[in-house]
Formats: sequence, C-alpha cells, structure tokens
Amino acid sequence: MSETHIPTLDNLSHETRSFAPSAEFVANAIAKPEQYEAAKANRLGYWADQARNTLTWDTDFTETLDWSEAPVAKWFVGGKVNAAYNALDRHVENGLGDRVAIHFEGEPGDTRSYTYAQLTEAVKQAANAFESLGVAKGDRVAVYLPMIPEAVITMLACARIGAIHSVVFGGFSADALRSRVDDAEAKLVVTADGTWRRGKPSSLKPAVDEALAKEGHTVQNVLVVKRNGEDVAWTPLDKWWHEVVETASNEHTAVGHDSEHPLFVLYTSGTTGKPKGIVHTTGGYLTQTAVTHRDTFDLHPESDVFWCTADIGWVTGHSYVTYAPLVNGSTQVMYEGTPDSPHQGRWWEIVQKYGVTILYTAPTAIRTFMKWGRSIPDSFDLSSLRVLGSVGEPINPEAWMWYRDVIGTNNGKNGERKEHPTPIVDTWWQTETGAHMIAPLPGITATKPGSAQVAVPGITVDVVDELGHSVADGEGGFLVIRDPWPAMLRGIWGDMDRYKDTYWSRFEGMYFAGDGAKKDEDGDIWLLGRVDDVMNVSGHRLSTTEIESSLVAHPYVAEAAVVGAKDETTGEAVVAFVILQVEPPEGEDVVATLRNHVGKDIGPIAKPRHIMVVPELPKTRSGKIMRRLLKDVAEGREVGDATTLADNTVMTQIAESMRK
Ligand code: 6R9
Repeated sequence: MSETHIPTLDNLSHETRSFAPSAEFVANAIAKPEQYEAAKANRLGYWADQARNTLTWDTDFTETLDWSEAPVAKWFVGGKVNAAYNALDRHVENGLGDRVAIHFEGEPGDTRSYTYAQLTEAVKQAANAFESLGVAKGDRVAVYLPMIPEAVITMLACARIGAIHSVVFGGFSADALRSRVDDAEAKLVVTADGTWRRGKPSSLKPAVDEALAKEGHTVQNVLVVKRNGEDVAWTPLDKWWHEVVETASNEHTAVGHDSEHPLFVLYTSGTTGKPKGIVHTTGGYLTQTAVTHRDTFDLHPESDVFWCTADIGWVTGHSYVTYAPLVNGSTQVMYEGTPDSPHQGRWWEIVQKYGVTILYTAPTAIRTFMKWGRSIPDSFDLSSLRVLGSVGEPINPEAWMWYRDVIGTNNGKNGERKEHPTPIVDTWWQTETGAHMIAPLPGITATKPGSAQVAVPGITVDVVDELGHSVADGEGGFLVIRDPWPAMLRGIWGDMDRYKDTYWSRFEGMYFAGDGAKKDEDGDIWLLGRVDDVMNVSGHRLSTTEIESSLVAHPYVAEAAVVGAKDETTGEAVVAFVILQVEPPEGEDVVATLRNHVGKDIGPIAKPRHIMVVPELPKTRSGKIMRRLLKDVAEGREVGDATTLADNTVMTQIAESMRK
C-alpha cells in the first residue's frame, strides 16, 4: 500500500459472512441481473431507457448527456418534465387516485392519510397560493418545517411552478436559517408554529422571527402552518397556511420544465467553512432517485408500504420521502416524532400498524435500538417487513447482524422467526450524488454485513490510490466516481469554483467523494468513513470505523466513537469514547478489558490509548457523530463550534463524566 492517508480495514476484512437471497425473493424480484450488463454495454442508452420508462415527459429529450462543459453535466437535454406531475397527477390520471400516498403519524398520535387524489389537490392549492404570493419560476423558497405532510406539499408545489426549494432542517438555529435564506435569496419562507418533541410542544416560528428580525433579507412573505397550536408572535410578513393555501383554487395545470431546470438547493456542511448549497436539477435527479428506489428496495408499488425515517431536512428525506416514493406511485409512512415517544417501541408499533414492508433508516438508530434491547421490537409484529435499508454512515457488521437477526426475522409477537431473514441493503451515497450509488440489489446480490458492495447499474465507482490509479482487490484507497451520473449535483449555489475545487481537483477527471474505501478479494466495496476520519498511528493506517466496529462487537458496548489525537511519538493516538449497554461486574476494569479486546481483535497497534466511558455521543441531527468535537476533547482543547448538534448538552455531559 502506498503511503499517506489511505485507510485499511483489517478487522472488517475478517468479515466473511455472506447471505444469498432466497429463491422466493429472487423469483419475484423487480431488478434483473441483465440490467448490469445492459448498463455496461451502453451506459447512456441504459439511462435514456430508464428516463423514458420511469418518467412521463412533456417533451422528449434529444441528447442523453452533454458533458462538453465538464464537470457541469446536462442530462436528458431538450427534455421537458414536471416533477409534481410525475409524482402526483399522472397517477390519478392512471386510475390510482384512491391509493394512499402518505400515511402520516403525528407524534401525539394524531393521524392523517392522503390518497394520491387528495395530495394532488393539496399541491395544486399550494402552487396557486405560492403564485398568488408572487413566487415565480426560478424564485427560491426556504422551507423550515417539521416532518408533516405540508413539508412534502410545499416542496412539490415549488417543483410544480418551477420555484427552487431550499429546505433548512428544523433543528437548525435562527442564524443558520438566516445565512441559508440570504445565500439563496429566498422570497418566501414556509414554516409552522412548531412541532412535538417527546410529548411536548417544540417551537419553530420564533426562530424564523429571530432570523428575519434584522433587515436586509429578501423575504416577502412567511407562510405559517398551524401544527402545535402554541401562541406565536405575528409580524407583517406572516400569513397562515390555512387561510392562504387551503382556500386557494384546486385547479392548476402543470407545465413541463427544462430537464436541467434547478429543482432544489440543499445546504450541507463540509468539514469546515461555510455550508455549501448543493444544486440539483430535474430530469436526471428524478430518474435516478426513482430507479434506485425501485431497484434497491425491490419496490412493488401496488403492495409495498415504504417507510424512510429520514427528516426532509436531509437529502435522504428529499430523494426517498418527497420524490422517489411518489414518482413511483407507492404508499409511504411519514412520522413526525422521536423513536422513544411515548415509549421505546414507537417505531415498531408504527411498522405493525401500517404493515410497513420496506424500512429505510440509519445505523445510529439501529445501534440505539440495540442498546434499548431486543425485547422491545420482539414484542411487536414485524412480519410485514421484507427489505431493510441502511444509510448515512458505515454500518458495523455487529449492527447489521442485529438488524437482520432481530428485525429481519421477526415473524410476529408470538416469537416465531422467519425462515428467510429479510435482505439488508446498505446504501452509499451523498447529498451531492442525489441518489444511491453503491448498494446491493436485494434479489441479486449475496449481501455482506458491513459492506455496500457494488455500484448500482449504470454507475461507475472505483477505489484509487494517491495518484489516482485503480487499486487491486484487497487494497484500500479513495472512493471516486468515474463517469457523470444523472442525479449528480450541478454545482454549488453561487460558487462554481468551489464546486470544481472540492470535488474535481483531487484526481484528474474523477469525482472525489471524500470517503475512504477498500475493495475486498471479490472486488466488493467497503466504506471506511471520511478520509479525514482516518488515523495514522506509528505509520499504521487505522480507520475509525474499524476500531468502532471492534468496540461495538464487545458485549459491554452500545456505541463507540474513535478519534485520532495528536501524539508526539506515534503521530496519532487512538482515543475511544464508549457508551456502555450493561453494568459490568463488580471490580471489573472496563477500560482494560476493552483495550485488550481491540488489541486481540485488530492488533496491539489499534488498542486505544484512552477509553472514556461517556453517557452520550455528540451527533448531528442526521445521526453523524461529530468526531471533530471529540478530537477537541481528546487533544485537551476547548471544544469548537457545536451548534449543529442534535442535543447541545452532550458536550457538557461528556466533560462532566470525565471530571468524575
Ligand atoms: C445520504 C447521506 C454523505 C456521507 C458520505 C459517507 C457517509 C452515507 C453511507 C456512508 C458508509 C453508507 N455515508 N451513507 N458511509 N456507508 N451506506 O448520508 O448524505 O448527509 O451528504 O452524507 O455519509 O461518508 O460521504 P450526506
């Protein structure tokens, strides 16, 4: 292996289990092995077929890909297509108006279901209302809403009229909201009085008021959905959603927008610096999100009930809540609240209640459920589940196996187990990629615990060394994407240079994803975490994921985060933060036990120098551990900017637990 920061994955390489799909699953699978071959033989032809078969175009496209201005792609050039029409009207026209599009479950237990016909009407009303407020094609609309149907309605109404939505996660602060409103020069803000969190009202509107208090912004109107009924202050910009939208006409004709018309901007953080407004356009994004939703999850839209637990504030909520499930005409569940309200079985209760067949969630949630114990999911009937998905970070083999054994074999409350556990699909992608890029297909791929494995048909990924040369099987390096793909970002809002510099300057002619990866002996891809999470200890490259997986595999440990702390002698030293799931026996030296465990599992070099037992780990709202903050603790520095934490008391809790 070459020098520098290419990660290794020695302990994950010990992972040799592999699970082939059952014959029954294969027989009914939507995706066919021939798709890989067709895409390989004629990549652009494959995507052109997918675009035409998946979407209804107002005007057909004349060119599949224009890469003449690389790295800015144009897909399905000359085509005209309306995203909202594809997600809604066409299903009603095709006789599916009575199919449920969204089963909404509010945190307090209130529910609402929208059929395709009802959702289409609601979006037409919102489109008319936004237009009456002066929003026109190309204008930006900031969306600061909880997980309620109005969030989806707002996004689709924007898409319908060609306005560009910029969803700002409801957990972000007033300052974060203002900087995003300013950067995109939003004309309209759509928000709510608030939402519910663990049985208590939680407000949103005051943050909007605070964000817009200082003059100099571009906002002309603020639309406010009444959700939790709390009193709110009222400004001259404010209008109630129920007064403006719900009284608007429900007739609205969708017109096709250019395939390359911007659909949305979504801000995402780099490791440092100002958030980047990732720009996505219409035709390519819709094609790849819909195709991957169909193939990765083996979607049978007439019978499946899909539930993606992501908030619409993240790309997963854009692609696999608002767009793909509706473009595919499927039925989905949307849940407003937290997994532990009013009890730790809430998610499983929802799966049981709606007969969810496909569940798509994040490793952090799975590890939380592991910590809470299997008796909770075991007491619900999860027999409807048939595909389980994972996204957001590398999934430890331990969590993967728990997901399979506990959730994937549950065949009812009576303790019966399924003969064939449900396939698990680990999906690697990013805000920038727009849709799945690496994922096993559940009726084709024999899955391996902890690996996203193979590029989806029509996508070319690779792992390269420092110099950009493809590494051999068994070797590690940097994950790159070799060819432009339909759902790729088209740039960073207002900053094309940063786009080129961030993604296209590291390796000539390749998209640099920022992730470390390894090819195993079969050529399957294992993700190792961000390359900035890679440690170098005495010249040995260690991945944070590798050591975390080892720690989590120990019966004492519920969750673990590992960082490299600067060390004069060894370059970096491994520092681990762990949450325990059991009270260790009296007199047990937990730290020594865990150090020895890692030493045995991976090798003495990987033994954490320090292990701190902590009550919580610092996570963003999307569940990513903020290792940067832990690094500050490990290196004895003052803790840096912690404003994007889901729970901002965590760092204090950690500091306190270390003083003890
Ligand atoms: C969809 C999403 C992107 C980063 C990405 C990588 C990590 C996401 C992963 C995964 C390993 C997976 N990531 N899925 N790592 N296995 N299945 O999460 O987008 O919020 O932009 O994050 O998340 O590090 O580069 P985003």
